Amino acid sequence: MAEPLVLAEVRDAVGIATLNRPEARNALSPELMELLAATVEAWDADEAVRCIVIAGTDDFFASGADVKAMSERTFQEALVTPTARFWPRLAAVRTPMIAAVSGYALGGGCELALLCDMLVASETAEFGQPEVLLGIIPGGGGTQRLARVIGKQQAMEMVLTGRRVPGAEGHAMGFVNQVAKKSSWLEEAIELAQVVAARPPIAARLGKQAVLAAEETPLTAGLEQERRLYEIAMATEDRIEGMNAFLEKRPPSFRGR
Ligand code: CO8
Repeated sequence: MAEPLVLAEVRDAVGIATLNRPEARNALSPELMELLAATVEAWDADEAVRCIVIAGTDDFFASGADVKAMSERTFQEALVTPTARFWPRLAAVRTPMIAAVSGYALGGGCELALLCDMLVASETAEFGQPEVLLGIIPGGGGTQRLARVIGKQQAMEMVLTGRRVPGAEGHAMGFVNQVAKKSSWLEEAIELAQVVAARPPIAARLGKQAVLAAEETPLTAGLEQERRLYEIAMATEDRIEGMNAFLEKRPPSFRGR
């Protein structure tokens, strides 16, 4: 039997989704994207999973949309391309998500990594939006997320030239949180996920929602949204536990309530 296109494993409270289509360098076919979206959505609904890592292999995270399938698609078919619907599904996941990138993250692969909330890159990682070389532009959020994270000038360079950016440069630009050793990129990403997973889960989700609001809203509306999310956090049992534990000088025990 063929191996699944996404390997799913839960380690402690961390869901690890490993893209598994090596023969096409993890090109993001509709079948792979469907399984990835279904996997992370299931974890998002599972209280036991408190952080998610999306990873590739040592040599490639993902080579982007499936160029073979795209090359055969007519304009009319492109208007209803099935892959388009997976991006909002992934973006709607409330559980914090970390991309663990080693080797290439190109086109849709780079966009998938940017969609995650944090990004750990191996020292071998290379990010790029090479769509312009194929006569198209990024379609999985790359132009918008890059411009928001690294600014217009840098985003323009990546989108208009297709130049590949090494992980260390991505770190200097601000879209890579952490550059990891070639031998330990996945472990370092999982370690970061475990730190998030140990935090009170409602506060972690509210924090994610509040930071993401900054990408969508003007400052006054964003501050208002933050205020409402803060009030929700104040209503949780975990905040009572967190504050009592601090005052009693003991480690907290969060229950996600
Ligand atoms: N799609 C399909 N097949 C691919 C892809 C891909 N993106 N990338 C690699 N493959 C296949 C190759 O065709 C080859 O297959 P075969 O063995 O049958 O010939 C196999 O994988 C191995 O490829 P290479 O021999 O090229 O392997 P290398 O290790 O030498 O190079 C690279 C790996 C650097 C990843 C290289 O293959 C490459 O440059 N690939 C294309 C990268 C690219 O252009 N990506 C952008 C695609 S466009 C896009 O992502 C738009 C996103 C829009 C999303 C929103 C939709 C609504």
